[in-house]
Amino acid sequence: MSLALDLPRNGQVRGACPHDCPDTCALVTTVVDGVATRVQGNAGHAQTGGVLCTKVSRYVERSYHAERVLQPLRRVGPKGAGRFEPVGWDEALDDIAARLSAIAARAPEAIVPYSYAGTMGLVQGESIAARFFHTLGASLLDRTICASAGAEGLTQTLGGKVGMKVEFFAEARLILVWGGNAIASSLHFWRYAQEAKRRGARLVCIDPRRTETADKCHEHIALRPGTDAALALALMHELIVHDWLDHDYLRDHTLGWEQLRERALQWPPARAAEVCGVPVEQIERLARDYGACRASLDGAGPAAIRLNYGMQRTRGGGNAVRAVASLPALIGAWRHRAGGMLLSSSGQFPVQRAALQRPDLLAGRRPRTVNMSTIGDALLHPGDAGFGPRIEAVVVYNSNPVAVAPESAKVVRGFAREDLFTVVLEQFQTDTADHADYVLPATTQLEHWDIHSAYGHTDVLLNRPAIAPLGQARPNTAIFRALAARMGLTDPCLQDDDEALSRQAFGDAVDFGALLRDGFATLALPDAPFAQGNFPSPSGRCEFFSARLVAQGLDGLPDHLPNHEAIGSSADYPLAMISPPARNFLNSSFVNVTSLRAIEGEQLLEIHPVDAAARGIVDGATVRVFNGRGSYRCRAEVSTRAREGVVNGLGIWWRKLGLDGRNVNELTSQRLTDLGRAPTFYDCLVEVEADSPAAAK
Ligand SMILES: Nc1nc2c(c(=O)[nH]1)N[C@H]1C(S)=C(S)[C@@H](COP(=O)(O)OP(=O)(O)OC[C@H]3O[C@@H](n4cnc5c(=O)[nH]c(N)nc54)[C@H](O)[C@@H]3O)O[C@H]1N2
Ligand SMILES: Nc1nc2c(c(=O)[nH]1)N[C@H]1C(S)=C(S)[C@@H](COP(=O)(O)OP(=O)(O)OC[C@H]3O[C@@H](n4cnc5c(=O)[nH]c(N)nc54)[C@H](O)[C@@H]3O)O[C@H]1N2
Ligand code: SF4
Ligand SMILES: [Mo]
Repeated sequence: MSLALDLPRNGQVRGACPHDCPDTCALVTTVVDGVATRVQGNAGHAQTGGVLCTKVSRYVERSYHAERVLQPLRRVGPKGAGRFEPVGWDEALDDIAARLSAIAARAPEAIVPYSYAGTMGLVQGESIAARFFHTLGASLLDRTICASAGAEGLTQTLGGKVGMKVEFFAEARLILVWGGNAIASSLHFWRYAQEAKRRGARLVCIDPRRTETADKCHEHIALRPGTDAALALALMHELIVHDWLDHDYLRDHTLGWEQLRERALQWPPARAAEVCGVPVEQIERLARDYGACRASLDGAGPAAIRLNYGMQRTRGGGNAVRAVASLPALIGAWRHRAGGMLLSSSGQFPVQRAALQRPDLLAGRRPRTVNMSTIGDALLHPGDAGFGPRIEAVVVYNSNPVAVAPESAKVVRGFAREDLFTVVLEQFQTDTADHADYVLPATTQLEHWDIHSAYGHTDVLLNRPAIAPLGQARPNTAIFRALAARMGLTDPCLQDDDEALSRQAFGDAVDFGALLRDGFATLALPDAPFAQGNFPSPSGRCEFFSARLVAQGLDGLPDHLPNHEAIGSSADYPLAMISPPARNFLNSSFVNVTSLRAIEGEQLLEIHPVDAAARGIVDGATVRVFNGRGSYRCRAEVSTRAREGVVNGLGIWWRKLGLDGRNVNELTSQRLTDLGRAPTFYDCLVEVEADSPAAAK
């Protein structure tokens, strides 16, 4: 109640960008007569620097979008047809509560929550929602869809999701932008890289696609998808044979050097060049540049690696991250605050997850875990044979699985089950919402409280609501509080309000007064955390060799694992397809924002001129992309942004806004990564053909 009183009629309100982006920008929303008129970057927040990306500078357009879902909706047509009628909140909640209670009484694990990072807020993410599902004893969800291979690789090497402070990239002399298109997906890191470039740093981009970031780097290494570990091992090979090593750092702060040395010596550059499909000279040159930065000599200056999640979406993604995360220790790069690497900083935040999510509410029950990356198979599973009960109800929030999960044909078939009860909390009528029994209108970041950690910097941000909820929209928390009450769940923690939850998220570890005053608070962390070792790993060292992996029956050392669907392994499907994000969308968010979709145009497939000519495909033609799992139609862009043998299907479109009501995930598979049980979106063989006139609509 007190929260609503905080809403200004006029003024500026500090907030946080909620989207799944490493930058977690500080926002300032201008409110005039109770209406948000403008969203800007907070100039007082160093990491934001007053600048937002194109997407979120359109936030007012998104929030007041004519297609916002602003009242509860109940399905009237067949599953998936997207036909709904308005219904009152009371009626909707009563019915949902009754349906879920009936299932919970019989088989609570038949209820599955499905959520990801539509908002990265800790409050509108897993707070009351987690408490609610824990109280019921519902299935747990393995939240693997994005980052868990890399997270596991990092954890098994450095000990956690830790790394350099992003601001110090500005002082590096050599920056490897590895597996990420920074200009599109972490603009604020790119500002620091640009600063370094102006000061004379060399920038190298390692990416199969010639991205806009690759264009702006001094060198582009266009390796085949899923071959990063081979490249990293060859770099180690060169560091070893030329003795570009920091022997003191290796002795004092690493574990398993002798074994790793032996492994790396099996990877001369010529072998890696063959696997990666790049010139051997490029590998040798990169090794020389990296070796020149070693810390034990008066070298060229610090070398920094900005690794991103794009390189861990293939079978060997976890091992690849292990290999790359090992590199800085070989040259002692961690000694300098501008040396080392960064994949994710999220492990540096003292988030009080147990206080927020209350796993104790399980009260000794141990529900099964459903992997969100294989939701297609899970929904189609008839139950048991180790699976547990057939899934009877799914509650989706902060995610759009029908568009973003792999192997869409199965995902769609699963969500189309007439006997599945589906509730979707959404801001928009997404492909997933089309498959709901009930769609419940959710507030946007302008309309609710939240608190945020980040994965690309180390500041905590508070988000205050700037405007009252539009229409009948409610925050996720309010919806789960209401459901809990109606289902007779009486633990008082199920009714904690959003301000209380915001305070619980970090407890005493962060000064809430500072957050209320400034909108952000910087964690007190050392500038060069691993200069003296002190890794958060079991040994306190950088673990080249992981005893924990051996205990799981896995290789203790990083290695190159060929893709599930390696180029050349199928005569029918000769092209490798990757599906990286389109610059003006954020996963499948923003696809319905007209001004942003206008920039992207149509669903595009970039194809190299040689591959296009071999198939009679001209620029701008409609093509059919297909493999054994499915097909979709899109527009071909004949371009050297694609390397030969690899096509780039830019994602992630709403299916219903695609050319034939499908998107790129029609082709991706549900096979998982080596570590972390993650999807292998970029490990996917396809064929492309010019669309026959008969097939065209
Ligand atoms: N504009 C925009 N920003 C985003 C997103 C978005 O959809 N749009 N998504 C957000 C999300 S969810 C995430 S997880 C983050 C990080 O998201 P990332 O997945 O890191 O996204 P990108 O920065 O586009 O980087 C992916 C890059 O990896 C390349 N790549 C593909 N396969 C390989 C490979 O095997 N090896 C190497 N070295 N590179 C490969 C692709 O060509 C692409 O350029 O970005 C976030 N930011
Ligand atoms: N082919 C292919 N597939 C991919 C990827 C790829 O690169 N290629 N990338 C993968 C990656 S990295 C990720 S992270 C996943 C992302 O997949 P998702 O996490 O599903 O992300 P979005 O597609 O952005 O969908 C988020 C939804 O949450 C809604 N939302 C936002 N805020 C709120 C809120 O406060 N309350 C409620 N109830 N809803 C809200 C938005 O409207 C949006 O529809 O996709 C994965 N899928
Ligand atoms: S999407 Fe990323 S760059 Fe854009 S405003 Fe949000 S945090 Fe900043
Ligand atoms: Mo992601």
